[in-house]
Amino acid sequence: MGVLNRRELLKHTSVAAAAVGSAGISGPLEALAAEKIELPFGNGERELVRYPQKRPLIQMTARPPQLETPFTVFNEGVITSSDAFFVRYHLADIPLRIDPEKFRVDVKGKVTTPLSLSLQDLKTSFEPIEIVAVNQCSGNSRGFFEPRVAGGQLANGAMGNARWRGVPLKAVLDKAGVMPGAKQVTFNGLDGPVMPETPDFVKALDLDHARDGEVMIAYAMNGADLPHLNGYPVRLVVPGYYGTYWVKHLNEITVIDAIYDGFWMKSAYRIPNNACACTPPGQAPAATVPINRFDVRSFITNLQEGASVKANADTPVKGIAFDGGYGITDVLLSSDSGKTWTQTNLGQDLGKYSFREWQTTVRLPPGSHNLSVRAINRIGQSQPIEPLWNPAGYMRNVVETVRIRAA
Ligand SMILES: Nc1nc2c(c(=O)[nH]1)N[C@H]1C(S)=C(S)[C@@H](COP(=O)(O)O)O[C@H]1N2
Ligand SMILES: [Mo]
Repeated sequence: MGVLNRRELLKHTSVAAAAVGSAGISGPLEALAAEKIELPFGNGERELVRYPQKRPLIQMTARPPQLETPFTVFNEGVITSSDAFFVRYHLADIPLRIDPEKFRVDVKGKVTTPLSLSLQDLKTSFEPIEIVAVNQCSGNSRGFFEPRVAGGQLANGAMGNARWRGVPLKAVLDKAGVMPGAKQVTFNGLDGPVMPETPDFVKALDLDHARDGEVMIAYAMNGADLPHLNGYPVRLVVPGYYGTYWVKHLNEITVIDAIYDGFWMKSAYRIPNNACACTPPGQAPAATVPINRFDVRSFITNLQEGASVKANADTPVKGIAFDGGYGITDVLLSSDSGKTWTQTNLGQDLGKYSFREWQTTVRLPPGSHNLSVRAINRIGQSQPIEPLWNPAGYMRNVVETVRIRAA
């Protein structure tokens, strides 16, 4: 049991969270209830728990494990540590142990040569690529929706930025030989439902997207094997697209000649088919489309709500911004509740799918101040001042404001 002592185990009642296929931790470990924290919305009490290969994270559910990154982590650097990276699952039957020798990814359907690729095949038979890219859950920040909506009540920690290494999906599809008439590619992982009525988690991409050379079968994250809970041994990485497409423990790739109509494409993860992906609060959309690219977001990371700073002194303010892959061109800061905005300095460019750091300084007179941040991308998209609403609680990207005190 390694790091967990018996008393700590007894304190916590949840069953085996996950075992780990790669990092030398064997056998199921329990999540260790460390302490409680309070997210800033109603019913925001959460436990901080520790799972294998993870530091203490905010637990949304235990079965399956759904873990949110504490927001302070985003001030540690532009890359999110793998041990702090959030975890999202839909189905309770998650694989607890995966043998990297026996693991195979099958490529089948409308292909001339079906493939069954080992981890070794993926690592040695294809030219690897690396991309720094944000993974963000569609429902990130759902807990802030007003009126409230059903679904995982997340604060802003269901996102993370990592350096992914793997094989372009295009290379694998080319090797299999996509047949004429193919339209989409579907992706399935090793996890499954507990009840037979629950639809398996299968996602689909259009063939052109799947072959864009950037969509990746990733076997490494931040220079090491993927953490078990982030999809070991391989996951799909779909740069700029919401996490729902980033299928973990990916073991089945199927080329099809139709538009996939499984539950997780046809019924779930759909957004209003309009420019704002929004509806008037409480109203259902007339028509929907599958959720796709991230909208623009930005956050202050070094000052938290209620922080105190020195009045009339240079105060550093910094944070992160990202979008769906056009690239962030401007990040503006306001310290007067949005009346005036000034340009901040952008940090190193790690690519158009990465978090982009920004920083500036402000001098504030004594009193209370609202610091707001707003990013703009290469095609002029930005963030709304007032939050937009949709029934599923997806794609929140309102201008974020932190109230601080100067004294
Ligand atoms: N196999 C599998 N892959 C999955 C999911 C899942 O339930 N099962 N959830 C998806 C969703 S909705 C998100 S947001 C991302 C989260 O990735 P992470 O757990 O590595 O943070 O995984 C995606 N891949
Ligand atoms: Mo998600």
